[in-house]
Amino acid sequence: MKNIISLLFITLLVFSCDSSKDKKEEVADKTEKKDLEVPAFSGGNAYQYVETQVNFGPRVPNTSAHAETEEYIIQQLESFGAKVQTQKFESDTYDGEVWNLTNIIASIQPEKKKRILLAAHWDTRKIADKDTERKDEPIDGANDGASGVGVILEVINAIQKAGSKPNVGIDIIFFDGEDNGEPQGLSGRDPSKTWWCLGSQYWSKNKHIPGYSAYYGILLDMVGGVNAQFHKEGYSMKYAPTIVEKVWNTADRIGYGRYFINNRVGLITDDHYFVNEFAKIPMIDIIAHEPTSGDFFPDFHHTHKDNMEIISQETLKAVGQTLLQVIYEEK
Ligand code: AHN
Ligand code: ZN
Repeated sequence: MKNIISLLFITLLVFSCDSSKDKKEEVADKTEKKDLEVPAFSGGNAYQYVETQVNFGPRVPNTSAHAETEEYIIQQLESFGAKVQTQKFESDTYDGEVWNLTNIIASIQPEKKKRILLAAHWDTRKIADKDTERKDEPIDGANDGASGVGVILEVINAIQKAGSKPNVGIDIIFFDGEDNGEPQGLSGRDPSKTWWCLGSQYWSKNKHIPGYSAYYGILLDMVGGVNAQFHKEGYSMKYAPTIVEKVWNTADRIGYGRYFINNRVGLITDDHYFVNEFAKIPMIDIIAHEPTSGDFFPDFHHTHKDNMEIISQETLKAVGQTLLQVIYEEK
C-alpha cells in the first residue's frame, strides 16, 4: 500500500512538472517567434551577384577583370549602405610574381558591440590544373570565388532592407589572393610558406583595426554548386565546434538538412585557418565537399567546369537563409 501511494505521488509529481515545463516552453516559443522576423534571402539576387562577377572574366590578381570586380563589389556594398574600406598590400607568389592584392572590408550596424564576421575570397584561380584541357587557362570561378561573395552580398542586402534588424553587427571581409597556390604535386619556391590564402594571412597579422575581434566568424567557400554538400570540416571543429553545431542544427531546423550533412571530415587549409590561428577569432568554413572524390573536393574544383552552369539558386538560398536565421537568433 505504502508503495502504491508513493508511486502515485511520484507519478503525479512527474506529470505536474512536465506539464508546467511544457507550458513555459510554449510561452517562450511564442514570444521568440513573435519577435523574430527573419528576412527572406533571395536566391535570384545572389545568383545575379555571382553572374555579374563571372561576366567580368576570371578575377586573377593584376588583371583588369580583377580591378573591375573590386570596384563592383565596393559599389554594391555601398549601395546597401555598408561602410567600406580596402586593405591594399603586395605579395609574392609561388612562381615568382608580385601581386597587388586588396582585401575588401565592410560593416553594418557599427554601433553594435557584439559582431559576427562573414568572409569569402573574391579572387579566382589563374590555372585549371585539375582539368584535362586548357590547364594553363584561368577558370571562371563561378563557385570557387564568386558564390561566397554573392551570398554575403545578398545577406547584407536582406538585412538592410528589412524592417527588423538583428541584435548583432556584421563585419565582412572579402579576402584576395586565396586561390593561387602551387598546383598539386608541385612545391612553391619556399615550401615552408603557404602560397594560398594570401589575403587572410596578411589580414590576420595586420588587422584593419588594431585589436579587432568578433564573437565568431563564418567563411563561405564554394557555396553555390547544384546539390552541394557541406560537411563538418576539421579546423572548424577544432577551433569553433559550437558554431559548427549551431549552424548545422539551424540549417536542419529550417529545412536545409540535405545540404548541411551531419558528418565530420578532415582538415582543409582555407582562409579560416589563418583567422583562427593568427587573428584568434573562432571561424568556421562552410565549404563544398565530396566525400567520394580522391581529394574530397567536388569534380568542378579547379577545372573549367566551375562556371555558371553549375550554380544553383537553391543552394545559394540554403546557405544564405541559414546565415540570416543564425544572425537573427543571436541575442
Ligand atoms: C587547398 O586546396 C590548399 N586549399 C583549399 C582551399 C580552397 C581552394 N578553396 C578554394 N580553392
Ligand atoms: Zn580554389
